[in-house]
Amino acid sequence: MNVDRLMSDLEKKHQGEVEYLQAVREVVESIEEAYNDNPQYISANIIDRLVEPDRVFTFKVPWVDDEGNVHVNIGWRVQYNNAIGPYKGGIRFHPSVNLSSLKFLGFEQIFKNSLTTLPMGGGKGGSDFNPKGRSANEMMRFCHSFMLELWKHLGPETDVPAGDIGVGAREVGFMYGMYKKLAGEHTGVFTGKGLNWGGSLIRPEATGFGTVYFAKEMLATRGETLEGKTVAVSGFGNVSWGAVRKATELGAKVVTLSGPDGYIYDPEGISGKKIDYMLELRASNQDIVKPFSYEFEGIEFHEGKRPWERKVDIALPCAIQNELNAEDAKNLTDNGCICVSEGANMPCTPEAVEIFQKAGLLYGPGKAANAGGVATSGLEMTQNSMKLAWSREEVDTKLHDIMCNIHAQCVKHGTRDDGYIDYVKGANVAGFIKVANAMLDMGVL
Ligand code: NDP
Ligand code: 2IT
Repeated sequence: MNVDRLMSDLEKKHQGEVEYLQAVREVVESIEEAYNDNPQYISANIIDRLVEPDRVFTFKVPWVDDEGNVHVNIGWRVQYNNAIGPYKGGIRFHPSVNLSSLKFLGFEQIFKNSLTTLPMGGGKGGSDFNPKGRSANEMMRFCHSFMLELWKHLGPETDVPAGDIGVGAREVGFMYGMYKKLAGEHTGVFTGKGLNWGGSLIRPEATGFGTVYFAKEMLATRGETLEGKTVAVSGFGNVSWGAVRKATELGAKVVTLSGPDGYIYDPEGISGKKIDYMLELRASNQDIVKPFSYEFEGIEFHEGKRPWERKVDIALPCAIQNELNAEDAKNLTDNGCICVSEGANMPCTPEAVEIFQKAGLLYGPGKAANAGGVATSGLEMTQNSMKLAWSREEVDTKLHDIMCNIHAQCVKHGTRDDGYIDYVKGANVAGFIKVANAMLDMGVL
């Protein structure tokens, strides 16, 4: 593999697909050595077969709002790679969604799912629909319309979606309900389901919990813990909520949350009722984090700013891709931050990652650090297949073990001669090898 040649071919073929090209470059740069050391990968041309999705479905999603106006959005499902298991990955509803962002997410998902040790391939889907300000009835109509087209491509052994930005338990309910009606069967075709109809305990908090478990493992390599540490979290959605809960439980103080409108700073630490309020605010589809500052005393709101300007020990970006740039990374490192664990997918720009790694920070990339969400989806699929439900403790213990295992895989494949652990390389190489070897076993497909 020649990275420059590969990337320039892809840039020509997929012009303007910025996020997709960014995600591919990060992976191929870090697996180049492992790839070129194995003549079997080269002769089977694994890399050219891996960077293109198996297929992409694009469809129209017409729906009617509460005033009777008819709207049309675009829906996509990217089925990327199913070498090690059925396509698996979330559905995102956000105005920024396009083919490039879904290809980036689906590509990342291949390696993330491989790292979980569970049998799941990679996929992603979504729509450019904006849930902001939409009523529950509008959400239902949109989700039903989305599924009218998508359902025929799904199946418990074929393709199993879940939530992502803008898609939580309520939306999964609407989509699953329509799938069930059309397919005429009640199967584990979605994860993140409600507890009464096949969902798993711990799935809602799993991504955030996993991100903190991963940070805990990284800190342990330097004899550190979360106890007494100050933490900046971004976003105020599902992943942020889980991260704040677990970080607080492990003795850290979370001082920020953020939204597209700015960030809030709470010198006392976000705990107790403030954590519950995150759910309330998120469910209101308001799109802003500011209301925290008038709901609770002593919380400051900083309009148009990002939390990374604060002096913290640990940063947990949990909102959206490319939300932490080089300037933010410099602020964090200059202010003594020692650890960054990504709850979101690709929240740090490549320039930011370079700054973290050069400064010797513990930096856990999303495909390792946020794999707890999809890992627990895998555990939900297992429970559905067995027609059994595990206890909260059982699921949490398994999640914790999986995060420790992912950390160990990163250490194995990412430790440099000077002892620094390059978690990006470790995660990419470990995730890649399993998928590539499965592809070799099956011939050219
Ligand atoms: P949610 O929709 O629940 O939350 C996303 C949060 O980020 C919202 O609070 C959103 O606010 C906020 N946000 C959006 N844009 C910005 C911005 N520019 N600056 C600051 N905040 C912003 O999604 P999730 O919590 O599920 O997902 C968050 C991230 O975690 C995504 O990158 C997702 O891919 C990733 N992830 C999610 C997993 C899951 O299981 N849900 C698993 C693994 C990763 P608003 O909606 O008001 O715009
Ligand atoms: O990015 C992700 O890993 C998710 N949104 C979760 C995917 C899943 O299938 O649980």
